[in-house]
Amino acid sequence: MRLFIAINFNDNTRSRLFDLRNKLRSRSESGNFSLPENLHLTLAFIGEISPKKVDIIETILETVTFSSFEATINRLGTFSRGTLWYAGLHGHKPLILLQREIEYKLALCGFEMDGRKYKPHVTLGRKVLTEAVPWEIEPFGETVTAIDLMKSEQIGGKLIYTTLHTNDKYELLCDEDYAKYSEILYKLNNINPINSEE
Ligand code: 2AM
Repeated sequence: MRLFIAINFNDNTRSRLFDLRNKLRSRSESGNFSLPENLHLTLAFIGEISPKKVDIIETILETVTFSSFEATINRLGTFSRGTLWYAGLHGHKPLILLQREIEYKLALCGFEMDGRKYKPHVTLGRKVLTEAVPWEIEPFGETVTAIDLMKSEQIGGKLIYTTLHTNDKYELLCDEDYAKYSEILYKLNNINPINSEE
């Protein structure tokens, strides 16, 4: 099974992302453009694992503590020599800490993480052939209150993502709690080799 942990957006954010994807498509000669239901933010890519390990990952997901936070999409950008187009997110501390906690816990439990610096993005299109360059966008977003374990499959040539498990037990931390929690996580991550290049 091919798995990843992600944030799935509400209908309003998804529709704003879909508008961007459509604008990109109208400015492109060709490309594989994301289906509206597939627009998501990956927090950690787990990759191919045995179905027997799904329980372990669900348990790890349940141990993740997070406060609800604002996710803000504020730019367009490209990877892979300009062929993968994405909507980029502001790297707010709550998002980065959440991502690090998930990676750290997965790595501690023996799941191999790719170790590259996390770049929060929502893929809009792959193999995009266009003369366009990323344009300025009006920032938009939503309050994140849940994180999902996702399965990725190719069915009949179509990429299908299915939610296997959700952790929506966010806590309303006060600023003081949050500062303490951030400090602890930063300390943990300093001894975590997966972040040693940062
Ligand atoms: P991408 O959109 O930039 O390809 C499911 O494949 C999700 O996991 C996608 O959001 C994908 O990001 C992300 N992902 C991260 N690392 C990946 C990898 N090594 N292979 C495939 N997908 C990866």
